Amino acid sequence: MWRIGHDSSKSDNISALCPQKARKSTRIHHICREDRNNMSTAGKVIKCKAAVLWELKKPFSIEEVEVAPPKASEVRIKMVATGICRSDDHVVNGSIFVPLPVILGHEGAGIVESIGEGVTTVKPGDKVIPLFTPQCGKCAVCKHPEANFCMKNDLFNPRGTVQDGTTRFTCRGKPIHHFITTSTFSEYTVVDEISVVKIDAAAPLEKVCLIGCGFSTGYGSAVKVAKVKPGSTCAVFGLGGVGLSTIIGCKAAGAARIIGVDINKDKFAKAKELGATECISPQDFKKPIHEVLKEMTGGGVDFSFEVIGRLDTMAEALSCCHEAYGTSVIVGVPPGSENLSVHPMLLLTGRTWKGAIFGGFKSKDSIPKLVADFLTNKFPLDPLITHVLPFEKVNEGFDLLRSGKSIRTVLKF
Ligand code: PAD
Ligand code: ZN
Ligand code: ZN
Repeated sequence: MWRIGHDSSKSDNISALCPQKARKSTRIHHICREDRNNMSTAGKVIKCKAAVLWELKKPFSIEEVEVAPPKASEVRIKMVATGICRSDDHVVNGSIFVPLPVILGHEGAGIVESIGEGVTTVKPGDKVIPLFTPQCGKCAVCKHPEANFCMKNDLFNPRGTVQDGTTRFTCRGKPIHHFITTSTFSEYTVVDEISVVKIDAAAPLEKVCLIGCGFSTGYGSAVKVAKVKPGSTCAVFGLGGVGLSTIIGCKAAGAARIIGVDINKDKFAKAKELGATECISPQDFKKPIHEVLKEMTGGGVDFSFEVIGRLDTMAEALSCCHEAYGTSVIVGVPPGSENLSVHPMLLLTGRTWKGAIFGGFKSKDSIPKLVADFLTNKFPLDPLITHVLPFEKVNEGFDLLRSGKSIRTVLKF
């Protein structure tokens, strides 16, 4: 599914984006850059631990990998924390295609260890979040005032590399692929400058890592993609880390009624704590859940969100919003190559159906603001973090997700 579409501009030399590159070729500038880099490791290959996925449907293998120094316009990051998102699991189970072997992980936070030539927006020692949807600032999408799915992304037609088409990871003599320009399941990772952003030095990295994916995706789906209105009624299908963040967004936007939908009732208490006014399980009803929701709301909800990644629940979420003015947002990533068929009348009467990656947020612009909002208590992250484990226990973290016991597990390095 993530292979649909093609970005012909991917092979552009990204270093061309950096006007300072030419000036930095002098000896003086070279010394300056080395001064700012971590002298003990800058320019050298770093050997460290990473979780390598060699084969689908197999556990991660904690391996010693070599991480090459960043080339021009690249940044090497020492990871401090990373969340585990269902999208990582979609790769393991084969629903999302990426080239193997690969270092997964895309919801991380860390500290810049060294920078390549021409990098100007981050420096060694900065706290940063890697961006699974880059923001190059130059493409048609980046120039569009609303759109966020930068054409330099590696989600559709993934190459599993940095922008120059090569990898910075090797293990047992083999190149290891990057994952959606992030690869946070490694003590060190290398990303392009367009795939990393500096955040406030006061930010607790073991929490704000969730702003790198799950939180922002859910929250933005409500406040930015659906543009939930005060006093409205919302239905959120799927009460995992992303769905709960959608609830936080619906509440922040002033929704009067927020109905959580999940087959795992253990998720209901937290959903209510975060703003759901009621929660229902489709398994408690004989009729389809969209009919139940229409009855509960006198004709349909204003906004519905599918935050699971299943075709049947995407159709239910669309049907449960009001036929004349409802908006339904797809957030969950659907399985592989399957299609969803819906009757056009569902849209003809006035519904709006949309979807977004990363909550519709332009990543570089929005992440520092979201971190600042977290630091001023505009929204919580703590309730989303149910487990904290050392990085080496990555497989245990995935077991917790698969068994429905965790919301977010944060792995600490
Ligand atoms: P999660 O597995 O923590 O949560 C999914 C929830 O759905 C769980 O609570 C399940 O119990 C529930 N569920 C499963 N099946 C059903 C069903 N038939 N009916 C009702 N509820 C059900 O996942 P998550 O919150 O990490 O991610 C949710 C989805 O969002 C997933 O597909 C992920 O890949 C996608 C995602 N999209 C983006 C994006 O940019 N669009 C970003 C991050 C995650
Ligand atoms: Zn994610
Ligand atoms: Zn772009």
